Amino acid sequence: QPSRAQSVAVLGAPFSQGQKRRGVEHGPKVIRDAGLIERLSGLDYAVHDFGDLTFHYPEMDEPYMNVKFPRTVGAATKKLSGAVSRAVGAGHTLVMLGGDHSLGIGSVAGHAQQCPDLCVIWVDAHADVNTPETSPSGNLHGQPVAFMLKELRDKVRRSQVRNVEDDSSTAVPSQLYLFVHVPTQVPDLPGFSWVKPFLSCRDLVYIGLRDVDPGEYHILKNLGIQYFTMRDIDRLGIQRVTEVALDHVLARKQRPIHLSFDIDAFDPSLAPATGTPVNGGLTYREGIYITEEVHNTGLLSVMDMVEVNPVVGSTRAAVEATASLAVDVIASSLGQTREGAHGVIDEIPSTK
Ligand code: EXY
Ligand code: MN
Ligand code: MN
Ligand code: MN
Repeated sequence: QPSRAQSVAVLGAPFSQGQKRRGVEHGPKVIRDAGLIERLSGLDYAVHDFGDLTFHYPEMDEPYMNVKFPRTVGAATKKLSGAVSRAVGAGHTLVMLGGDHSLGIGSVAGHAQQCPDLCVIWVDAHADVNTPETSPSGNLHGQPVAFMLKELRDKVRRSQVRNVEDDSSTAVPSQLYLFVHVPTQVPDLPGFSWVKPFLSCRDLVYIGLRDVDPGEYHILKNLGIQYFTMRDIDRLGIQRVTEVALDHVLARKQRPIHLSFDIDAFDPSLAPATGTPVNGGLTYREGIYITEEVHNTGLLSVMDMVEVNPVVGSTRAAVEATASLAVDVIASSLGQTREGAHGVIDEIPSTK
């Protein structure tokens, strides 16, 4: 049986200013109401519910460039990063309940403070790697990964190296280095001075993508980020995709995993209560398979469960189904299996 953390902490982050729809700030409540704490206790963890963070809202928060609520998101993610860092430092495996996915900036940054060699598995319909310049919406929940990546914060990046050694038609040095300013750099936003990029592209992998903006595609391709779209899952199957994804981040060394799980990775038929649903998402079994495999590594350190929005769900049943799915995903990430528990039983009990 894979090693299991003794202690799981749950932290709610009722926050929604990374996007424009109200309701996602109630995510922590509906996920708790769906029985999260009881489920985790049933897995034999000592569960510490740290409750919900309270956020402070600046009176004025004018857009910067196209970006909405930069100071609000900057302050909230800063606060979250401190709380995540303290929980991980105290030895807990942490479950962060959003809230919208802009919270990922704070969650992963706080985790990285304690575990600088962590890797990130981002399960999402979206790549969330727009920069303030490429973002079509200005919503920060579509941008969190951009703030993490070291490769997007260098002012000038060596984007092309041409070896022209054997090219007799040009009278240039044998190595021509072309330094090009890439328009997809992350500028300094008000409220974000605390965020220092900490993640390298090769320590990140995506699963579930199916709605990627042009600027994001450019970044994914240009930086050589490993990602698996729904089409890849159609072609290769979830077993192979998960194996290659985990291998990508773990092959070089075993390191703590940050699993950032956006509920909109699932098909909207399973997770209707979310703000930016996209057709053709993960099946229940695909989502659970990913999280079972993450658990089996024994390396899960922090997970986010984000974008559950009870105001978007058209019926109470739709909201409850989405929240219950979120609980299943969290429980599975933490060792709930489909093959039964492995409790210590010496012999099959007789009925006498
Ligand atoms: N790519 C779109 C944008 O940047 O506005 C949509 C982003 C949705 C983000 C959701 C949380 O994953
Ligand atoms: Mn997301
Ligand atoms: Mn998403
Ligand atoms: Mn789009």
